[in-house]
Amino acid sequence: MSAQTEETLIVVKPDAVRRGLVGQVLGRFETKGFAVKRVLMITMTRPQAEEFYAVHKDKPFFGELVSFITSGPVVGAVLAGRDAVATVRRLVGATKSWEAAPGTIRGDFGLGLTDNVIHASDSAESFAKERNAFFKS
Ligand code: FUP
Repeated sequence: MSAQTEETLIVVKPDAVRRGLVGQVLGRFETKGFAVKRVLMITMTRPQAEEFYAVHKDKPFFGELVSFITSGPVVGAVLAGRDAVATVRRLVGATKSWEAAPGTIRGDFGLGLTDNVIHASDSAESFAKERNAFFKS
């Protein structure tokens, strides 16, 4: 059975934007074959970040997450392709960048946890909510 074409959202985080990695990160997905459907650079407001990360609102690291994601410009992109949610997460790699496998984006571009280069939606439901929060502006 061939996997369905679907969409997902990635957000290039402030650490990666500051380091000039936007083109290289988006290029990974283009090289893999994903279509870039939409791109926007914004600096999230606190309310927008709290909505974007709502699923983590009870976690001990929520405050740190919101402070970090609002600390500078980020670049969000909607990507379309086969089994996009799961495939993009495999390309992104493990949450702890220092443990992420070489060849993954986090494995190749960073060492951080909160500042782990990139966010990617973890389900179709998360994508719908995160896309709405991100593109509100
Ligand atoms: P991921 O889906 O790989 O981005 O990771 P999680 O959903 O587990 O975590 C969400 C965000 O919180 C990530 F950016 C990493 C960050 N985080 C922390 O800052 N501290 C922690 O202890 C755990 C996660």
